[in-house]
Amino acid sequence: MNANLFQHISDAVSDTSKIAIETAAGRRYSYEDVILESGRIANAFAGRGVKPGDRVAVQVEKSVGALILTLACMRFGAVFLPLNTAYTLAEIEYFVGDAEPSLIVVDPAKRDGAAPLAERVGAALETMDREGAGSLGDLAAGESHAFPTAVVEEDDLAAILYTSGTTGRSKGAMLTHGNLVSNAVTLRDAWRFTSDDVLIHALPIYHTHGLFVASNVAMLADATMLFCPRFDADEVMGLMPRATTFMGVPTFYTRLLKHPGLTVDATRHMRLFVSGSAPLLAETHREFEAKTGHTILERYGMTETGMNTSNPYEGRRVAGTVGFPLAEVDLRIVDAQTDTELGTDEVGVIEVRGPNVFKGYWRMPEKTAAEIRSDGFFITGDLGKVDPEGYVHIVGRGKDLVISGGFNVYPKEVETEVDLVPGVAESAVIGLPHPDLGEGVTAVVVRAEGASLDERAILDALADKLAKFKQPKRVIFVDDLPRNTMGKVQKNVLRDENAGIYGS
Ligand code: MLC
Ligand code: AMP
Repeated sequence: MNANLFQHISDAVSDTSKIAIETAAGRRYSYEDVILESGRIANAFAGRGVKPGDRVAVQVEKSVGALILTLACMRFGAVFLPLNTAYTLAEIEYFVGDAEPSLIVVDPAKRDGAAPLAERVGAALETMDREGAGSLGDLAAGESHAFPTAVVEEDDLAAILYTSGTTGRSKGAMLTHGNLVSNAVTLRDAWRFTSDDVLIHALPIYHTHGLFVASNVAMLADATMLFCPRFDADEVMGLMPRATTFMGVPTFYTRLLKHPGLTVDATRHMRLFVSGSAPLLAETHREFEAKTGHTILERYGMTETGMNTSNPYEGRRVAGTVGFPLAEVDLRIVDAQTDTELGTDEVGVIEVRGPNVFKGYWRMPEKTAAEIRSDGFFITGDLGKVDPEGYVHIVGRGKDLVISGGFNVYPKEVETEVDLVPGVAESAVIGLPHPDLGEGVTAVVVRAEGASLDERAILDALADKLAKFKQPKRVIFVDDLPRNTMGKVQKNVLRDENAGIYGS
């Protein structure tokens, strides 16, 4: 059987006239529309010289066209490489140089900036705007919709998603068709998705959550998606009477809780709310239940693994836990010092194994070998424990990482840029509790002797270097950074001293 994700999605369609996607503006696309357009785009790829196995790098705004572009990549047998729309040109340059795509698709406004990058790697360059229109669509319009879906093996690459590293350089996580299909099928079944479902889709589609969880689960269930260009609490509340399911990062829930329309009545038609990508505060969980009568289902995953654990659909969803390992996922807790497996309630590093675990990092065999053990377990870098009932708790991170509004920010990357600003002697970047974003990226800076720079000067210097979500929300100036006897900066001290700066 063809392991292609696209094949699985098209096989799941029971009635091609069924609405696959409806935009917030009311435009409706049947499964047939989606399938035919993916064929035209796949033919356009061939016309632009793309070959199966080539990378197609995409930095475009969310639209139905953008989702169809993803499907076209799968169908063609190309490797889809999505890029956060917030990334600056300086950031994109690295990804393009590393992945060497043969086609780059960008928003028309970014075309001129991307042209030299495309030329450097010999890639074709096309555009797609926020309506899904542009030069790629123009090319596709002249093509046939008939395209034979590429026959692939489970182990063949479907996508590369870049994740920043704790030591600087971003790593391209290689995900196979088998990874994506197995995880989405497991989630569809675990969360009881069927063709009766209507999912409010307000997540971006360049990351695992919006792309491989929300979209793939809905399409493999033959369900309908209500596609919002971005999360907007008013819009989501307006769609709720017609929807059955919703997926979001914790910030979506804290923002919904502030909405006066969130009531038992307004959510009566819903059957499931899922949260993930960052810790959901137990308080948010309880407040949501009190206001709506719905218990949010929290799950835990990563770019490299897709989803690993989930609270049960039936049974107790426990606030502050991420539930049980999913079917097909083995999970263990390991002592970081001794590498021995720990028992119930003992805290260590979470390791996972299963068909969801990625194939390795693109062109980084040493990093792959350092993170995937010879017995197939992937070392997540998250600290956790399993309680006597089997619920997994995430209690912290072994990796230096900040999660802001569901986006990962690696302090090292921000510190490197801050340290380059003239007048900075050194810096430490930390995450501090933030009522909206969960954690707020915060830079603690020591000025160079005689320097008088202020917060504005630092933020201005970072503007073209780092995506907006990575930029510090606040800069705190200190005379010295606290260090331990080994000379290592004590970030926990900085976090404790500044914990309240964003209020509660
Ligand atoms: C936007 N900004 C952010 C930000 N998002 N800053 C920090 N953290 C973020 N997450 C910037 C904006 O550029 C803007 O800058 C300012 O902050 C305020 O903007 P906003 O209007 O409040 O932001 P908004 O556009 O509403 O975006 C917030 C958000 C969005 C939470 C809706 O970030 C979002 O959709 N997050 C979801 C992330 C996600 O999908 N993660 C899944 C990763 S997969 P200014 O100064 O111009 O105003 C994964 C695996 C797994 O982790 O387990 O799922
Ligand atoms: P990413 O690299 O963007 O895929 O982010 C993955 C990381 O997000 C994980 O390693 C965890 O640290 C974090 N994460 C995802 N889901 C949860 C959750 N439900 N609770 C706590 N942390 C989570």
